[in-house]
Amino acid sequence: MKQLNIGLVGYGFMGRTHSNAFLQAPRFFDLPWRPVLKAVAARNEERVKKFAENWGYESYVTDWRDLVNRKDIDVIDIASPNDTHHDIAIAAAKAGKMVMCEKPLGRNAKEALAMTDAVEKAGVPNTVWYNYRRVPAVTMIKQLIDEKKLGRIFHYRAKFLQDWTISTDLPQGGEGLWRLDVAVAGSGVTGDLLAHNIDTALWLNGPITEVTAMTETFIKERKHTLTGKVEPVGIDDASAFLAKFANGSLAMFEATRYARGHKALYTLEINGEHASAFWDLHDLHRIQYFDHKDEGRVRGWRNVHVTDGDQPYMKHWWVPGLQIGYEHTFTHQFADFVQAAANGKSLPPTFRDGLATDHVTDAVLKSAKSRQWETVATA
Ligand code: SOE
Repeated sequence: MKQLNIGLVGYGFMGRTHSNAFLQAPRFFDLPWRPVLKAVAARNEERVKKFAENWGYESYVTDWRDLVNRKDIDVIDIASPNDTHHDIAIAAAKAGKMVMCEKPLGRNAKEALAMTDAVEKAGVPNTVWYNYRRVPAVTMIKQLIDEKKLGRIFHYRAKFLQDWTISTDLPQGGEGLWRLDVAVAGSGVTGDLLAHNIDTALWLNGPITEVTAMTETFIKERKHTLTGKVEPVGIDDASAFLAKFANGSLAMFEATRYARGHKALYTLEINGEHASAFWDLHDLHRIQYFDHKDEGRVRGWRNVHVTDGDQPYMKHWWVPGLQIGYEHTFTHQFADFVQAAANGKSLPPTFRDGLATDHVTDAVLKSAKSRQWETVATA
């Protein structure tokens, strides 16, 4: 069987989720290629060595440039901070490698466009790790929409709430806290959390045409881990926007890292003329589903436990009723990527899909500044 030699960049939270997926996917899915954890790149030698040993990478390097040009690597997986995505993806594409990239694709649509052009010009299979599309319950909502069970869509509602940056003592920048440093992250919750909400929304409900937004930075200065100085905070701590979809439906989106008590509350709801569906990441294996076509006397919200073999992805796992979790979404995406790549194809969300999300987040940030409705560019 042909090997798929993987070169991973980054050993943080996402480096772990992806490595776990590379190891699990061939055990649970029938893959056309055998994934091989060939090498990992990260700057801190002691830590990258330990990471390589822990996850079973054959080798490690301390500069990603040494990875992208290696002949024994087929796919470059970018799991490093946002400010590195652009250069690594373009170099990898130029070297003819397939590319998988963490979200958001670029720090802004300009970066994402250059990355998209690069992979498309090189003709290399690509994907962006918007993993929540592959929660079985979310994939099932997509199936129900595609089967026209919801009918014409009127409303879309999504939020992503966290509370881990409320402390004024929390510094910005450096490992683990680069999400608070605008130079590295590109934006705050708009690119980090709303981007997830937007990717799923575009997938489920089609293009967003215009937005009107507000953002706020609650803590204006934080000590920078790398400089040791107190510096202005450039990220948005909270972001909310109204949107119009090309299909005529209306939407509300909200994300924050200041919602005390909420750790990763991603919820979405979609209301159609026949049916509505609701999903909550904290209860990720269930969908709440209301179908107006049910007989009136017993009509009501159904609580569907998405764990059965005829529900998306579940036949690959345990037995009906036994649920799976967060890490499986990455395994699903990687398994789907290998299938697509073996057929010479990219896997949605492709870089072009990632660009579409960056166009929306750019428009959100622009609208928050202009206080006007802003048109979303097409990818
Ligand atoms: C932020 O806290 C974060 O880790 C995001 O960066 C991830 O994309 C999201 O899935 C969970 O929250």
